[in-house]
Amino acid sequence: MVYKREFIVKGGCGGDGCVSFRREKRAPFGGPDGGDGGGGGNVVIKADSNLADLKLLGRKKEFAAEKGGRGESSRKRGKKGEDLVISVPVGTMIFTRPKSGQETPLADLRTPWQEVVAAKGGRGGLGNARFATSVNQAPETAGKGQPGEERYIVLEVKLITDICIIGAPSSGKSTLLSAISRARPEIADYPFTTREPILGVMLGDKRDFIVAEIPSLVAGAHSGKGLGNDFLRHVERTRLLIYLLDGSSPTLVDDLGTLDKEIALYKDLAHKPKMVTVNKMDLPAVQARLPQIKEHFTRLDVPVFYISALSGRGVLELTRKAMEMVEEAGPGEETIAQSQIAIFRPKPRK
Ligand SMILES: Nc1nc2c(ncn2[C@@H]2O[C@H](COP(=O)(O)OP(=O)(O)OP(=O)(O)O)[C@@H](O)[C@H]2O)c(=O)[nH]1
Ligand SMILES: [Mg+2]
Repeated sequence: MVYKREFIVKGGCGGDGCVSFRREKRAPFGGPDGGDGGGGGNVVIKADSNLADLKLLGRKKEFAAEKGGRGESSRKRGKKGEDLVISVPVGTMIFTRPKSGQETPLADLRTPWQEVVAAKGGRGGLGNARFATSVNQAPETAGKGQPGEERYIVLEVKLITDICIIGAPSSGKSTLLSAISRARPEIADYPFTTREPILGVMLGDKRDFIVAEIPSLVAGAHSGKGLGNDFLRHVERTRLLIYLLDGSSPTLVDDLGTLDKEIALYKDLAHKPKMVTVNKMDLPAVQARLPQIKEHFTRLDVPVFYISALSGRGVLELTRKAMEMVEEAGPGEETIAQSQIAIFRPKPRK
């Protein structure tokens, strides 16, 4: 998974203006009619809710939009250069890094299809038709197209989701995600089946909810055990955490402590709404332990659910409560301060 990338973006150069004179049978000295050059294309960065990382961008070091076309005779304007659109996941933060000086935030793409112009295309040059005056009725000059903007861009992804499911290996995260959304992650009884975050959409009455399965967390993840804890970056901007526990685990209570500890070692997320879910309640052995399990968890001050992701039992109640908690949480995710985001203003003319 690729969550960071740096590259140069270049707006397309504007097309040159044209020098041309009208030459017709009835108007042999018809005056200048050279058209303006077309504007260069912009480089646009756009949030796509189908993406979970930046790997589609490859290792390319430079993204350039198309040049504008040259102006033509008969005052025909040159073709506008095509914009170049770079697709990134929702939750991509964009910074610019000047040659000297500090990195500054440019945008935080928080909603699907939100976009920002990362480099503007240059303006097209004026055609000679524009230079005609009463003193110079046959100007031989036309403007040159201006170069496009050029910037050094740094992207960092912190996915924005409503709900993140975290848990130990094989606790049933993928099974739960497929029960509540149309995502179809691989499900298997060996650990670390899911190696990258998987996104799913859960349909609500009023709106849809983005749910992510985060790859397994094990004790020591902060020091690189298992798949490490790099994936926790995505937990930072979620609105609700579901701790999914394997009901058949002999160390059920400690499993919750492990998850909590690994998260605390990553970042202080104490304020984030959480719920605990004990899975695999369809297994007779787990059913038999239920009173014992409940005794441990009634002391928690977060909602606790007992479900079977496999049979679907208890899943509806769980999702109802989850949606309710997300709505209550409001948009409290960590973000780049709005005031820091640069706003594009046209440069003053020289
Ligand atoms: N009996 C029972 N088995 C379940 C339940 N949920 C998941 N399983 C099984 O547990 C195993 C692991 O399920 P996954 O959904 O792949 O678990 P995971 O947490 O995504 O695992 P990783 O991605 O490897 O961390 C599979 O064999 C599932 O069939 C459940 O509610 N009941
Ligand atoms: Mg999985």
